[in-house]
Amino acid sequence: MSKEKTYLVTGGAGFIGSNYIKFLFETYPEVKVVNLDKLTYAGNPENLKSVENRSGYYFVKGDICDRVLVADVFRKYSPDYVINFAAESHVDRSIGDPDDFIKTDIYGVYSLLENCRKYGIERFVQISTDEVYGSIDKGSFSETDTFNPSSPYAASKTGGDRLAFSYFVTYDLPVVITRASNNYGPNQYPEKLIPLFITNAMDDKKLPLYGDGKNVRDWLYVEDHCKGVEYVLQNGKNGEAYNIAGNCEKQNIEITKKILELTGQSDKLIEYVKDRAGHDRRYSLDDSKIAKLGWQPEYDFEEAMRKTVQWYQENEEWWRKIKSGEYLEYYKEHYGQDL
Ligand code: NAD
Ligand code: TDX
Repeated sequence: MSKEKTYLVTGGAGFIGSNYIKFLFETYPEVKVVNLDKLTYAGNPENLKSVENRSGYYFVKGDICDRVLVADVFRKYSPDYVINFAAESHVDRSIGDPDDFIKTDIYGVYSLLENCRKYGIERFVQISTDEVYGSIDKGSFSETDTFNPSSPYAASKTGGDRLAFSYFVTYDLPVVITRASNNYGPNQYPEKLIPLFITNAMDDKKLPLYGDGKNVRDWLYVEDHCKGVEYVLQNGKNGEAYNIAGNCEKQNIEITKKILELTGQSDKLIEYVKDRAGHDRRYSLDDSKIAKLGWQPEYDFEEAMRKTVQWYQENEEWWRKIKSGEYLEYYKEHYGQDL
């Protein structure tokens, strides 16, 4: 049914967005996908090398906050679906400088919603996050629980999440919201825990573990997340939010030891460092709502971690370019400006 649809994927050059676009083409070979991405430090056209020349793929370099540019995209491509992955996504950066987070993660969502309202769409999916609920010591959050975001990132994402909901309530816009757990897999920018630690371990560098290393995250393999987003897009109910969990809670020290084991390194690389400010202790999602809808994650943690480590081992060029700063030079050459 979806093969003739046009998807506007924002933030499609980033980690999850690029995996989602590749998943769409594998699932619906005839689909049209417009990728609107600003190409911040986290957006990387190399993530989409395998699809960039195929028919049905269109790339627009631009900022979702630019309402005029977004309007042009709507007029030119008339998307049926809008899936908003575009965001500033790294908690530590939001602690250092929240400015871009407020712009993209709140105003950017508003700009997209206004254009959806004006031009009409079949579905708007706001990719939110488990971080909107904040930390929980015991039990798991369900979709109706109170928001308690801790970082400027999480607070901005909560703003975007609620703005999207308000456009359903006020303007009857067909909005669905997804809130996923921590993702891992290919093409994740090596600032996040798993790719940072894998690539450091491969280079015999220290693995900087925050605080006591016992903070808990629920881990979701990116391919499962992409399928979950698509499932909600096709089967979710307007105005509803859906948690997408991995059902795989681990302390950071457990993740670290698994990475050391898979890269053949020793515990000596672990370095306990100063804790992150406002560091949430534990995230946990109750995913019974999406399970009732008929979706559940398929990957087993051991298998998905092995695949992930193997991807970074086989794609050294991809992450070395980023870590060495060489990607910045490539960017300047291709786009005539500094990143
Ligand atoms: P990412 O940082 O890897 O990618 C973000 C992408 O958005 C990049 O391509 C970037 O260039 C683009 N972008 C940023 N600002 C933009 C703007 N103003 N206009 C257009 N494009 C812009 O992020 P990710 O990890 O792939 O996360 C994608 C989405 O999923 C985000 O909304 C994030 O909040 C959410 N999420 C992520 C996780 C996770 O574990 N990574 C978990 C739950 C939810
Ligand atoms: O160097 C590190 N050392 C460390 O101990 C880094 C980068 C992280 N950590 C800890 C902090 C967290 O407890 O590891 C855990 C995971 O950290 P991140 O990879 O930065 O992810 P997190 O802060 O949990 O947020 C992620 O999941 C929710 C994504 O970055 C968000 O975009 C998503 O919304």
